Amino acid sequence: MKIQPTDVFIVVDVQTDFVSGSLAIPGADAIIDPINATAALFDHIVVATDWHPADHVSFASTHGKARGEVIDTPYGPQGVHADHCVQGTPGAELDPRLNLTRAELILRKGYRRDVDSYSAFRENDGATTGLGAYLHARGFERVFCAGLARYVCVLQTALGAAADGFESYVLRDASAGDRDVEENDRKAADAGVRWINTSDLTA
Ligand code: VGL
Ligand code: ZN
Repeated sequence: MKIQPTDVFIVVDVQTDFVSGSLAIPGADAIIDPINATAALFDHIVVATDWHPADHVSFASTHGKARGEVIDTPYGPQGVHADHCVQGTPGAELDPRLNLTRAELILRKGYRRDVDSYSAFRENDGATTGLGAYLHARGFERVFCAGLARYVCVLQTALGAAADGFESYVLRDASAGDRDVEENDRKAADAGVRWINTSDLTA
């Protein structure tokens, strides 16, 4: 599969807390090299980062709940996690081994105290982040998603891309973190999200 000038590579949440910190995802170390190699092939790269205030709605500590519980919010059920990717803290930094200096946009998400945002396209309450409009305005047609976690923020980003009218791919070997795989694979298939490996791409 040949990479086109209208393709964009989106690297999702490859931040210290998800690689080796409070929400470390098994297998995260193994995706750094594939991401760097893939980024070198693309003309256009976008980086998405989780960027939460200290008292964020997605933190168990905010509610005095245990990690993994689900709370009710005005936008529906929201799972709560260990504190992670707090704005301005070391855990929110991009993994230092990434070589994404050519990235054209760094998008922050999950910065509203009361709303989480798994997808880089849609916050969990359905509001747009503006990323789809930005990418359409720049003439992009296909979106290739990698990063952490594969079945949370990466897949939700790919689903958001599909919903916003892009041809949407997840790079399996440049992502890590499995969750509700069968159900999520079905959602991805229904939305037309395609799974490929980095070895399927050529410059
Ligand atoms: C993520 C849980 C909470 C992710 C973000 O990047 O997949 N997961 N915030
Ligand atoms: Zn988060």
